[in-house]
Amino acid sequence: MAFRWKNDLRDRDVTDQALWMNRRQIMGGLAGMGLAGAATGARAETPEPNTWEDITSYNNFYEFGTGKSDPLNNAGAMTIEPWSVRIDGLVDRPGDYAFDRIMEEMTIEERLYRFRCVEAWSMVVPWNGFELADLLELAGVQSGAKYVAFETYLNRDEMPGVRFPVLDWPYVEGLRLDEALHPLTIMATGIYGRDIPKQNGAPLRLVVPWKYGFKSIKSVVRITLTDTQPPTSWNKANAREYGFYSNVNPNVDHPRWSQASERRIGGGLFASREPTLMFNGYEDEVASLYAGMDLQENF
Ligand SMILES: Nc1nc2c(c(=O)[nH]1)N[C@H]1C(S)=C(S)[C@@H](COP(=O)(O)O)O[C@H]1N2
Ligand SMILES: [Mo]
Repeated sequence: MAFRWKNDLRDRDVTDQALWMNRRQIMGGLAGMGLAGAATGARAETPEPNTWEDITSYNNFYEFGTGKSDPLNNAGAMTIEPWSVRIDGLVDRPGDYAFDRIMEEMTIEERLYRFRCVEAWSMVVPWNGFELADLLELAGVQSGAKYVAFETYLNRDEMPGVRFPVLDWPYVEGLRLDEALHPLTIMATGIYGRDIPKQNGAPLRLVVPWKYGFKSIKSVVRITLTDTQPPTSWNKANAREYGFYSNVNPNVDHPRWSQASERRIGGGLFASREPTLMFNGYEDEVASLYAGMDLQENF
């Protein structure tokens, strides 16, 4: 296990951001930052991260309500200990993987990623997490697998939002296997070196930085390898508006609004909108996954 500074920092009584900036300067010269370091370094501007407060108080987690502050106010009721992830379907070693064991086996890295919601707001988040590919390797992906399906925890007593049929609960998502195995795809377990808060999807959630935020499913309890494209919550709710791929694309508008630009959370009331980047700025890394595909059709 390489680079696991998360645990050293957990209990320190310091300001998150000050600590993070400090740590980042120390880590700056070191190798082992992984592809994200290379990816963000390759671009002219490395965006500054949003504050801990922005990232943890402006959320979408509809199981706790549809308001942006509902997750912060309501997610405290969610039981996250003990936690395990059932990995099943086309794998050699199906079973319930305890969260603690996953953390033992995985290498935790820091990944500073742009995050772009389909609603046209964005943030920059310093995640801590591990590559999904490493977890799938632990379970042993079989040769017939073509897709990965994900499911969120569901508890009607703890989640006031699931009384409303906004979505068909539990929240489900899916990726093509090559997308799931891409080194940019992570399971996030922390933010700013602290355990990921419940409102952000504790204790582990998917993060796919080149796709709209709703693909990044929270509080994952099940991962299933399949040979058929799995159903996804927003696509089931409105297939015309939300496709299976949902790659960030400034040239393909949502039927009800433009996707050409975005509002960076924390920019203040008078901040100008920023242009949305193809594949959210990760075009060099992921465009080859979609070579020859019509991205208007496969939105
Ligand atoms: N289970 C679940 N996962 C979810 C959602 C949700 O409502 N339920 N919302 C999605 C949407 S629309 C976005 S933009 C991101 C928001 O992540 P954040 O609150 O950490 O910024 O989570 C995604 N994952
Ligand atoms: Mo979103």
